[in-house]
Amino acid sequence: MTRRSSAAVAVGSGMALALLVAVPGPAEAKVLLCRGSVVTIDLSDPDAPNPNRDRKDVVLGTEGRDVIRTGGGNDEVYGGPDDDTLASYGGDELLDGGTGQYLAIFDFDEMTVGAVVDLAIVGPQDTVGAGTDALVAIEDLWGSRYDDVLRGDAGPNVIEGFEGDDVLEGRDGDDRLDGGRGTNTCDGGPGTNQVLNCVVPD
Ligand SMILES: [Ca+2]
Ligand SMILES: [Ca+2]
Repeated sequence: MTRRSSAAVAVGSGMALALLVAVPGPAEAKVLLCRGSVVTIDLSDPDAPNPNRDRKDVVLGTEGRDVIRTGGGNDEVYGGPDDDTLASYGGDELLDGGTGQYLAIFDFDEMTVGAVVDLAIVGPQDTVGAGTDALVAIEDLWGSRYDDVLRGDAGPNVIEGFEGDDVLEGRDGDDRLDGGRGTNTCDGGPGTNQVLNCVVPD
């Protein structure tokens, strides 16, 4: 983990004003229009606060291999360059990997049911166990200890279900599917796939 935690460029006020917030970093985050307040956390800033808090945060990863777990609130996380790991929490979040191989983890202590995640969906999706999240430029998925349904996209994906009876689907591309413990069902789809700890349907 290369988190170098952080300072808030606290932007905003208690007034119900619309604020234009310029966020350096990923092109997608250049300008955000917000009501109320947003805190931008740049993990390369040694004075920044911990992003794991119960308000909306915009978290910008560093050029290193970040591991970013969001907190409460509807956070936006931009991994930035390099291969990062982004972990969803319960809010309605945006997880944007950027360039590189990105892993999104759907597992946290407060979960009570598994996650349903489809990397082929553009825009927000109901993950059931982890809020309504939008995933951008994410290649790999890790599920929870519960029964997950995890689906890849047309490219190569690495998908792991861990505990629980999981359903994993790779679709196109050369995928690696690992169901972990439990009675899992895996469908690698077209391509040269590696399938572990799974029942493969006919
Ligand atoms: Ca499993
Ligand atoms: Ca795939």
